[in-house]
Amino acid sequence: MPAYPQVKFLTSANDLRQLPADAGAEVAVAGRSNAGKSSAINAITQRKGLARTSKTPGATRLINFFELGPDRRLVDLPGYGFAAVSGSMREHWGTLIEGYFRRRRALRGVIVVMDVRHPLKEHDREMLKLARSCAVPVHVLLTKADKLSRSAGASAEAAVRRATDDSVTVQLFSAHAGTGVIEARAALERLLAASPQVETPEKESPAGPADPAGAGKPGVGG
Ligand SMILES: Nc1nc2c(ncn2[C@@H]2O[C@H](COP(=O)(O)OP(=O)(O)OP(=O)(O)O)[C@@H](O)[C@H]2O)c(=O)[nH]1
Ligand SMILES: [Mg+2]
Repeated sequence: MPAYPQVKFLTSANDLRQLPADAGAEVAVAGRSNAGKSSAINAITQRKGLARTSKTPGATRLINFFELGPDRRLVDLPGYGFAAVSGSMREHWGTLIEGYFRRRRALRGVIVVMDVRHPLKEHDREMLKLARSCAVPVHVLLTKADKLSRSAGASAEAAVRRATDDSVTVQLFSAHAGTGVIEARAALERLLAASPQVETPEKESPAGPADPAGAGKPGVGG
């Protein structure tokens, strides 16, 4: 019996106005370009071709929404830190992801995917900071664990634990070898089931793109 028998692609967004209705619960998957986000989504949902994967970094350029079941979504974010895109493109991605984090009420958590061989790069640290400032819980997947020995993987995992907040959960993962898939699915379920985040002062501050009254909130009803 598959974990998500009804899973399907829902929609893509290149702009905050294109997000699906902000209802129910969703968990986003973020990480550097080519880290293995789309592969992780396919492994967790047990659907090989659901999210598009590629050897070429930058395969996922839009925010892709997958419906796990009624009012439950998994969200494939475009990878960050892809050097080959133009500065204005990078800026667009940053604005899009930050706007999504700051405004999205359905967002219950973020799975941050990092290559176990190169964890906690600058952009990863920025993502962890953004999640913290928006009070979005974080689960870290240290993926491509099949590329390291067991002991090297374990020490990488311990190092990331030491370097992150106690609230951040961390695990080894491999989409190719199937390592940690059950644990990752349990983390996804835990995040989806968590009660909605409280509005933080940062979330309402004029420094963020969200307007305080939420009057201009995009995405509801397309
Ligand atoms: N060895 C190994 N390779 C992996 C694993 N997961 C993904 N890859 C490979 O890493 C490359 C990138 O995988 P994707 O899942 O497309 O990565 P992504 O993070 O979605 O990439 P973008 O959409 O470009 O940001 C592909 O060649 C995958 O086959 C893994 O667990 N082990
Ligand atoms: Mg991808």
